Amino acid sequence: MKLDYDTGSGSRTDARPRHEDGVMTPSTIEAPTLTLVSHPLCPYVQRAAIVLAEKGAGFEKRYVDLAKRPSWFEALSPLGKVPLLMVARDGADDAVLFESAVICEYLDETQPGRTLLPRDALERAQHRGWIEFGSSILAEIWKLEIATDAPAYHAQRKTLAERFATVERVLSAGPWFAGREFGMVDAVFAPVLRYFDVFDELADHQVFADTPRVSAWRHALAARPSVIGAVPADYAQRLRAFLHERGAYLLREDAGTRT
Ligand SMILES: N[C@@H](CCC(=O)N[C@@H](CS)C(=O)NCC(=O)O)C(=O)O
Repeated sequence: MKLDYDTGSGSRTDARPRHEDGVMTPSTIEAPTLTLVSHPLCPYVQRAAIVLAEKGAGFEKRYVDLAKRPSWFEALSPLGKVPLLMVARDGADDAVLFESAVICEYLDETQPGRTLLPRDALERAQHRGWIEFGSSILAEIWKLEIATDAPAYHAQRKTLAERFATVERVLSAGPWFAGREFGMVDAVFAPVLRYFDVFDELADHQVFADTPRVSAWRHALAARPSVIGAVPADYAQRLRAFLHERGAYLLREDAGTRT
């Protein structure tokens, strides 16, 4: 996914200060333990931000302009992508993790609190499968965003409706993917479903016309504090600006449904 627009600046989210000899001093609060290298619109970054918030972990966000990548980022990111998670280590350089699924599992394993993946190995493997499925939907959303003509746009609209119909068949009665406890699959689908808050304002796309459970899940996710806090306040404005830049068919008045 290539995001190449303005990024805004970094922010600290309850960054945990370092303690040395049990004493916290101004000189010891400059470096956070965890830094999430981010882009304001990236859904993969959002997954990690949601997991961090669910775990109550303090971290710093450092935004990168993907159109003008700073040299430190080029040096640290093997695939040239966000997110990265920088983990401070005593007496050593920061460790750098890449790939959102890896970052999320590392956070789940190392941060205190309830695990976000099932304890049972078979169920855990199934959830990892649905996490991959969430990534595949992101690829389809990307194609919808960059569609500039009616055939491409309507084909994507249908593909997305089919993908969510598949999700509808495996969803629990709610409120979350697997029932009463928020988990990693929820963290992955929250950014997927967030796109449609903006798309809804633009077109009657009908992607969720036959998926009432997905719709209910979507609304529950949109109200979750960890999900709300995973993007900057101007997220919707930035996404609309991106669609304008790409000449997206979604912005056209006739982008409603067509069978
Ligand atoms: N598989 C990666 C995908 C990350 C990704 O596609 N990030 C995008 C932004 S949302 C990116 O950095 N794109 C820059 C590029 O491809 O040049 C993950 O899960 O972390």
